[in-house]
Amino acid sequence: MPYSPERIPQDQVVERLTQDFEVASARRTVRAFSSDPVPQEAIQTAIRIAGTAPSGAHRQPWTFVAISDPEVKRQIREKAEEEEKDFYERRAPQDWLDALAPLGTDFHKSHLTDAPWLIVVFRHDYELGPNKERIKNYYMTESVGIAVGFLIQALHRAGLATLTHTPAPMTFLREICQRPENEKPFVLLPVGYPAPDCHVPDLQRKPLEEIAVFL
Ligand code: IYR
Repeated sequence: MPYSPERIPQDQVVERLTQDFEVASARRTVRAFSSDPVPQEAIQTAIRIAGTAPSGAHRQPWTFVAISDPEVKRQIREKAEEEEKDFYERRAPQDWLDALAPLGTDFHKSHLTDAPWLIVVFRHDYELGPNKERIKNYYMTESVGIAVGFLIQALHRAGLATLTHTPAPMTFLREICQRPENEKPFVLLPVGYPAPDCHVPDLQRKPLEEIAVFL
């Protein structure tokens, strides 16, 4: 079918992107959330935006489980802290701990119960057909990664903060969220307003010259 999106004149393209860069640039990952409520419709709309991401063979291999139930959040925190305690105290090699030191992370995950919403994103490694047969998906990791990027940016543009949290291993999330065997937990995103006393590490982003090459 024909496709003719709004055509932005060339002289406005740079201006628009520069404004968008300013917005994107102000985003920071936060670890301290306010428990102020965020309406379910906001989360629904952000997920609809995530669902517009391109995907391999348009299979849309993702499920977003949005959790506000305090009891489910408590269960997730309990399990995540169990895994993370083992990570920080046993499994993590020293170089990894050194890399995390400037971020000030540890096994305490209060954001998992403070934030009004947790969004658990699942990647469909395959689909289950009507007779439970496996139907292949393509580029699942890339597809879900792009969708999560859309989600994080959409929430940021609405004034909501996220933490890209990947407790390892994340298998407990499938059980708590009651997802089928073809879905693998991909990322856990606490979503909400930053806490009033929220601080973030003083980090710099690489400048264009370090991340881009023009040929
Ligand atoms: N999953 C752990 C460790 C961790 C790993 C990376 I890479 C980070 O950027 C931050 C944390 C945790 O959530 O604490």
